[in-house]
Amino acid sequence: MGIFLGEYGQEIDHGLAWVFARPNSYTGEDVVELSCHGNAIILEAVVRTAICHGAVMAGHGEFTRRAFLNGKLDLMQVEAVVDLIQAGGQFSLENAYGHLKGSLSTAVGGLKDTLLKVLAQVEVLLDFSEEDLHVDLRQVTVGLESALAQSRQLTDSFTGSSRRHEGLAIVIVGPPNAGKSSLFNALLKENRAIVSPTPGTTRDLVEARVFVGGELYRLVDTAGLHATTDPLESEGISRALTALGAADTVFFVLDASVPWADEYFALLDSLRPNRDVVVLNKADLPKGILLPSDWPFRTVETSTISGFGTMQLIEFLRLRNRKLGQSEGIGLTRLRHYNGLVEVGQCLQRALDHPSGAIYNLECLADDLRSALEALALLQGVNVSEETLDLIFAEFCIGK
Ligand SMILES: Nc1nc2c(ncn2[C@@H]2O[C@H](COP(=O)(O)OP(=O)(O)OP(=O)(O)O)[C@@H](O)[C@H]2O)c(=O)[nH]1
Ligand SMILES: [Mg+2]
Repeated sequence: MGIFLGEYGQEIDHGLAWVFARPNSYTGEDVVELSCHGNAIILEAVVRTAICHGAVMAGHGEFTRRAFLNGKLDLMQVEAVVDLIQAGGQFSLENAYGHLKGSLSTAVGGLKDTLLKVLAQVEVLLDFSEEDLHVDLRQVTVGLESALAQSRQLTDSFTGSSRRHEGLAIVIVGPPNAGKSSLFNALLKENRAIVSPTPGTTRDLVEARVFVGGELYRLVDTAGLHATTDPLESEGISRALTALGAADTVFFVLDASVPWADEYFALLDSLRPNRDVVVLNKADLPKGILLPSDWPFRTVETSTISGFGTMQLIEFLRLRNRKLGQSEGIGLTRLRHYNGLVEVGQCLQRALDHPSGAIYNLECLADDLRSALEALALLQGVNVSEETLDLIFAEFCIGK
């Protein structure tokens, strides 16, 4: 606790100075944090005075960059800091926190240790006679296979994890005038899509990010699906079908106040009972629909006018997310990590494909192992180019 003096020794404010001694500070260096009253004029005066005394303005991710350069964090943990700050939902948050605590770093470090041991074995074998090779190569193969399985486990997590990180795609489809855009607006709690009593109102895809039940989703409203010769409507329907094909979950909306139409059967073909929901909308009106027998789909009645049923849809999304499982902290969400580990997998596959029994092949195997180790080191941030570092730190805000 003390008094902040300005450039000319004048009193500016009083506040706190927190001292973090190296090596236990965030950056690994001696750090002093000043806390003063949050008025922009005071802050500017304190910063100006600090600069007069030799301080420099922080760049993007300055503190994390120093922490990285001082070996407090590896590059995957640096990326996790950004992911933690920018996480839009519970999954991304837990995943990023796991990475920050070192789950991915430990997995990559474990792979590296395994490969270093295998490389050491190969180097010993290089001194053996050709006759002895086939016996001792078995151990090398076991090590390589285990490392390949570990790297594949990580790369396999990429599709699911990155989709959840971006927000699962909830695509709203159904015949015209069923209330798709109304449902879209109700879930978004915003009048984003045009709603009108005229069938065929929505033509293009309307997409929005929405935070529902603690998770981030990409909500997509689409044109009404039906047989048409109108070229504009046809284009809208073709876009709707493309979105349907890429959906993580479909809300298939029907107007429950009108009778079932046989053309719905064809539309139902693209739905999956354990993934999608049929929404019987306009439940505030007298019921006109009678669902076919042997109905396999989960069905939720809604009224976008009264709000009835939307909570049930939200609950469905929550349960579906829970079913997908919570993050175990090692889901890959970054392309850099995915590409790096794919490369590791390719090197290991090549290493395993070398026919055994000849010194020449063993030398090729050792080369592949070294390439895999280099790819792992790049993930950790060892020998990584300045350009890559700049790209990563550009994602940070000033300071941090
Ligand atoms: N009574 C009642 N009317 C509704 C409900 N939901 C939507 N509507 C009305 O139904 C009409 C069509 O709604 P939209 O949301 O535009 O329907 P849509 O499925 O997006 O239609 P298209 O874009 O033309 O395919 C509008 O007049 C809405 O006000 C509801 O739950 N109850
Ligand atoms: Mg619409």
